[in-house]
Amino acid sequence: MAEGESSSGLLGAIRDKLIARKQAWAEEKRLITGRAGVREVDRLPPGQRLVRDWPVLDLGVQPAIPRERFRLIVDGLVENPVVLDWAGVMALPQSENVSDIHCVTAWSRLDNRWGGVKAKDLIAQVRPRAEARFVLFQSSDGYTTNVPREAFEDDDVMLAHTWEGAPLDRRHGGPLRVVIPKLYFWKSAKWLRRITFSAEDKPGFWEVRGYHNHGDPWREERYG
Ligand SMILES: Nc1nc2c(c(=O)[nH]1)N[C@H]1C(S)=C(S)[C@@H](COP(=O)(O)O)O[C@H]1N2
Ligand SMILES: [Mo]
Repeated sequence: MAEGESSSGLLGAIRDKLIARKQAWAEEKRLITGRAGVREVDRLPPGQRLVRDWPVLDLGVQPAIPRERFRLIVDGLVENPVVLDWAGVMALPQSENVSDIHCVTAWSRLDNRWGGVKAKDLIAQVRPRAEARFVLFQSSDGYTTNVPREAFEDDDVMLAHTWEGAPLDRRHGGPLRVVIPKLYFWKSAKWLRRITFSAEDKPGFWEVRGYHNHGDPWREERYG
């Protein structure tokens, strides 16, 4: 037997240990995500890392809004301004959409199944005027954020009251939050209270504090 092949001796002992560890990994299916066939790399914008939990970010208050006291105001440059109570929200067409979350603090969470009202179904109801080029969201905690009208009109934008089949948790903005998958998650207002269409853009809470006005994760528009 040649020297290097000996499984006695120091080298042999180390090699046996390495093999045993790999074998143990294989047995416990270590690193297997159960997501074979999904090319996650292509779904992660620059500088983002995947999380499997769901972090909570807020300004230190998580308002409690019972459904019977819920009101959503949709106003500004629209033909048909509305104030919707909870029944009014539920009377709009109900949809589902699966999308990814990209937070500016660098975590991304894939495949979130949202239930609620598509923004475009609400927009069809209120009929914004041609001059209404911007949208401002106001929330019950005082938070605001702004997007161009086209960003809000996108087919994947939701006013979500359901997440993975269950009512959206208060910590995550329930009873109703915005979800705009193509922009960083700070654009997705939680505890939604008011949607205002205007001719002028009005930077929101983080936008006046150094965040990018638009916030496209694929272009890494983190800071303005
Ligand atoms: N009303 C309100 N909406 C908000 C925020 C907030 O503080 N208040 N934070 C924003 C930010 S910075 C992020 S990353 C997401 C966090 O949503 P989550 O707590 O459900 O993960 O909500 C966004 N919407
Ligand atoms: Mo964020």
